[in-house]
Amino acid sequence: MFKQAFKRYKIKTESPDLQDVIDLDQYEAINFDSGCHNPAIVPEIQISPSLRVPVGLQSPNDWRCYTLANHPGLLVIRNPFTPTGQRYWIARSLRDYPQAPNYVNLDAKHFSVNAVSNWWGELHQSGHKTVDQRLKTAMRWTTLGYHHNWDTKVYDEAKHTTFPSDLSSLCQYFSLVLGYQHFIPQAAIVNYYPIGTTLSGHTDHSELNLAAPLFSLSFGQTAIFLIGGMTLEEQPTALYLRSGDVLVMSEKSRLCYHAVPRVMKTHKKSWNGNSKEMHEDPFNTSMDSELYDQVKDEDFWMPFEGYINDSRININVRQVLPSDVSQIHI
Ligand SMILES: O=C(O)CCC(=O)C(=O)O
Repeated sequence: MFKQAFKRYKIKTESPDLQDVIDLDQYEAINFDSGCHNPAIVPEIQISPSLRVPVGLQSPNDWRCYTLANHPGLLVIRNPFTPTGQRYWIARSLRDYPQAPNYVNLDAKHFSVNAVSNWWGELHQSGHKTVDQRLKTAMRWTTLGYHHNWDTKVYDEAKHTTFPSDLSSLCQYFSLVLGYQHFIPQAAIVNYYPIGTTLSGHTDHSELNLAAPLFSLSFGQTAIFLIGGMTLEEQPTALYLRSGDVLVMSEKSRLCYHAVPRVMKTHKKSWNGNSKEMHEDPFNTSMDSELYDQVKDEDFWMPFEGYINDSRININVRQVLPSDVSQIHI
């Protein structure tokens, strides 16, 4: 069932049949203000006034949240980011996160040592007017924190680098607002999807802590996301994930099959718009304040726009260890 659905949406035609894909914008959302929520997912939403909204996010009172009746534990927040917030995370994912010592899929057999250690820098060497298309589309993932080993599917204490503090604070904020008190971001996979690329059906089960939620942030072009059941025999649901969406997989949906069979051009570039800043003095945070200012400048932003115009980025954040454990024991 899952594989058939994947093939149906992956099909290389300009106009596939998309009538079954759920467009959350067509439905009324659960608004935190209304006090109306799905008890299976969000046991107690408490937006504590002492919890300062991070720079680049809208107030949680304005977030639109959705759950799916047949996928308990799955939650989508449609619009938590401001346009500048989206630009910031796009720029971090392109310029900074793929740099050594983080791991990337590019290898020194096919690319220069510089490209492997600083892909974005290599792609935009000063003086080069056009980017190397092969190098641009070859980047498919980088890992942060605990680096997932794709072959053995285990995390290894020896393959561990510092998790970016800005991404950690962001995900901790999401988790606190949603009522998960003890989420510790420890590993992330940043997935890069030039239009035409896909991610086939899989479950995320390598983490030692499978009770913790998984946070999945989407930026750029629109994805069709498939969420199924615990086996490939169950019929999946297809929904659109758009730029700025945050998908949370928790409880029953944490170990369900999921995939991205299609990335398609968006009509609405929500990263280009006016940001209403919530903070007059934003920079008492772990974010890179210089970058946050720079992405508002259209000249600085231009190369990032060049990438995101035909690609999607997904930042997938997990807790690896049980909360009372500080490292992987061998
Ligand atoms: O791109 C996405 O939305 C999903 C990524 C994913 O499933 C993964 O990294 O395991």
